[in-house]
Amino acid sequence: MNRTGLVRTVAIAGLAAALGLTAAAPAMAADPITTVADLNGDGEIETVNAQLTGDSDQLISATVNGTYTSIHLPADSQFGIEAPRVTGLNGDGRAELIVTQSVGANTTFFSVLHYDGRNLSQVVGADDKPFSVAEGGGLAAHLGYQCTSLEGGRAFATVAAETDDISRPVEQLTYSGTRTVYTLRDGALSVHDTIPFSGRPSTDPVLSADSASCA
Ligand SMILES: [Ca+2]
Ligand SMILES: [Ca+2]
Repeated sequence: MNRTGLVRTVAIAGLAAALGLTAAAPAMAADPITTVADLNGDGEIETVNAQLTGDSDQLISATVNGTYTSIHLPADSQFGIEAPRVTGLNGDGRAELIVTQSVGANTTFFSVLHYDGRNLSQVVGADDKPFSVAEGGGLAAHLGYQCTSLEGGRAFATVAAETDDISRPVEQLTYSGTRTVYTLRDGALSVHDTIPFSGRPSTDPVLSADSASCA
């Protein structure tokens, strides 16, 4: 390679890095990411695949009882895909999947899937629309979800709160928002309880959001 060619190659590599192309390219080319879950509650585990299939599209698929099922969901191709989180949101022995939908600087948004007996489908909220849950928020907000026991089964709770005054020292920050407790039945969430709160420190139990409790 002559000197001119070398300089040009370096310049192009630098441009690609500046545009973030080096980060996006491996994600587009990635193989499916797999995890395992008992989707139909028969005690046998199924393999669940997540694959980036487009600019902002992913395909979640599994074979249950010999029948293939799949669903397209939004994805964050800049970030790549993550294995769906295998959770039990209602204690019925059938796993729900919490799937990363978009990744921001401080906050990640997720879709929720369940197996309806024939297909993977999106869990819907009390408004009958596909349900989305957020986690994170940095210091300005406090977002997350948690599972708790309820009447012999399990409830799914979300927390969404904003800080009352971001200018305060970190250890004095307080948050106001809502904790919403849901029950999940046939792929639909119903509101069991809504708990508004204000001026609470991040250590207050009403703000508690331990996603591992849904595993
Ligand atoms: Ca199974
Ligand atoms: Ca379940």
